[in-house]
Amino acid sequence: MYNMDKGTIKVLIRSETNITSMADHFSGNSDNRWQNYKKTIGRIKKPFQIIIEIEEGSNFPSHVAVDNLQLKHCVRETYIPCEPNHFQCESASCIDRNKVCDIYRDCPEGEDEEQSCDEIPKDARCTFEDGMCNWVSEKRQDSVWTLHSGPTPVDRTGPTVDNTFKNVTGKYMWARFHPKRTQLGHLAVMNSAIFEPPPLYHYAVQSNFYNTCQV
Ligand SMILES: [Ca+2]
Ligand SMILES: [Ca+2]
Repeated sequence: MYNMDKGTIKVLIRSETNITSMADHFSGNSDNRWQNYKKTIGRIKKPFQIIIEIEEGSNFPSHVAVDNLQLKHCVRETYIPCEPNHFQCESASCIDRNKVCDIYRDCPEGEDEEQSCDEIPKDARCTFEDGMCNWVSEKRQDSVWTLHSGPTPVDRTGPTVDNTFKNVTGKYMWARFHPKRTQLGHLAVMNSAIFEPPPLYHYAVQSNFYNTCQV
């Protein structure tokens, strides 16, 4: 780019229905040298065009050059069936069945967390982001479980981040003992909702209920 300090570059995506969306928008410069530019445009399921739109700088002459343009990672992967104890993601990759409905997104599109997860008993999965999922702290004089996020207020008593998002906004349950009343052997107890017994065939790999009650 040259004399493009006040110019702008837009990268747009136009779909087959003529709807255009902005993929990127950035200011120009006057570096007058080749630079690498990368932009992830994500997975687009219908035919599309990429449009590069330049708005010239206020000085004359402005110029922008483009070369070695590549769309990368766009080739559909060769379909290879998964092993029997693996789950097929839509992207054709395979993940271990144990990773289906385990809260974490393991498939690129996260479908392992949608696939038959509603078969799991209500409240059997809980990230504690939307409450306690009917887990209840037992009333005790010297201890209590509380819903918490970020570092615990007492030094050396708990994690600094939750285990779902790994950041200070994520919530988790924290067992807190009364600092003056605690004695060795005292308990902080949290009770779940009552779950119906799982189907007897939940351990069969081919069943939709496979591993559904693994905690
Ligand atoms: Ca998962
Ligand atoms: Ca959490």
